[in-house]
Amino acid sequence: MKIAIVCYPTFGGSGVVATELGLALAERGHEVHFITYKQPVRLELLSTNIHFHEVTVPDYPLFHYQPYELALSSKLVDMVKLHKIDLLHVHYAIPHAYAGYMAKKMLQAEGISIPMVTTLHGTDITLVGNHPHYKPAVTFSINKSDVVTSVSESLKEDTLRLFNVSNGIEVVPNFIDTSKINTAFTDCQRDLMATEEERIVAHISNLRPVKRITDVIEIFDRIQKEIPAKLLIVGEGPEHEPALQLAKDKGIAKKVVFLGNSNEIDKILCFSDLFLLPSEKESFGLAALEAMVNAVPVISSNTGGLPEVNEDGVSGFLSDVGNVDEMAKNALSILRDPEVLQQFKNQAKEVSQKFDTQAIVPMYEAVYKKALKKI
Ligand code: GMT
Repeated sequence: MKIAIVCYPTFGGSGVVATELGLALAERGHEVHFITYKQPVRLELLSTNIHFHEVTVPDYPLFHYQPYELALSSKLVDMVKLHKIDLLHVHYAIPHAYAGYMAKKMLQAEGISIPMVTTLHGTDITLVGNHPHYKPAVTFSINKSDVVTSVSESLKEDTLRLFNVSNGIEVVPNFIDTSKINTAFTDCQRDLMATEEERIVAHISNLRPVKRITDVIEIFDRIQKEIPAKLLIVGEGPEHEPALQLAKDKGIAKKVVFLGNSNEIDKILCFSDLFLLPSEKESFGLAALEAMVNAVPVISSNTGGLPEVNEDGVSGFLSDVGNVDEMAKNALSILRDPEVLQQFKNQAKEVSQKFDTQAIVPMYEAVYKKALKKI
């Protein structure tokens, strides 16, 4: 099949999932065309089966806002015609589903029928998409998609609750290539980051308010009062400063290391003992799954799709949003005893296996077949 994938190319779960999906589909013999404004961060190699087409938006001074949707839908039309693409798969409803639908209609006017699959990722529904300024357009594009998927049961429920959806929604969970993690990385340089006695606690995100980074600091503060520990924060975003300030106010700034954005999170997770994800909202929590596959147990909130990923008492623990005392208590119950830590590490890895690429990608292929039948 020839598939066009539209996604955000930056650091962030939806772009990562879209890129990994494209790579997995290419490995399974499909021809994949990424269509976005920059080469996706995790897309390192192009090949006969993997193509990237850049959407450029000419900067015209008359416009206060440059019309990206217009440039994207025009690029989709051109690429579908040039490469004889069979199907559009758009990740993140805003504005991709909207632009995809416009492309579909333009192609239809030229006698070309192409189905569109829309994958909802979370904030396109629970935060941004739900805003009254966007809601009519998001509802319209969901209802006009040939097949809609969501990354968790929880996100499906949120979508049905928040939008007037006439379409069915299929749940296709996020996934990870567990084999890559098992074999790819061997030189884990733990000693660069901490001493032998210190436990390494990690957090990876785009440091936006929804991730509650100050809770990460609060939890870590309680941990480091009891045992020697270091906190590694990976990612960049607006909560960097408030988190740094809180760490300074608590006198623990030396124990908190901000590493910025990284393409090599496996190298950080391989020596991490615990992962913190106390988010306000999380449709799935791909970062938690990435930690688990690297045998890092997860202390998270119980919001959204997190309970579908992090099994309470098995791969880590779940608590109510903001309950930093309980999160710290649970963290210490794992970190204090090396045997308990090892047990949770094994269990975290075990739970992650059910989200392996080999199990989930065929679900997308089945979705594509269903979408093709609709045109
Ligand atoms: O919140 C993020 O980290 C970025 C955001 C995105 O749109 O890229 O992530 C969303 O999609 C991910 C992939 O499906 C999910 O794992 C995240 O849980 C989801 N984020 C939220 O729901 C807040």
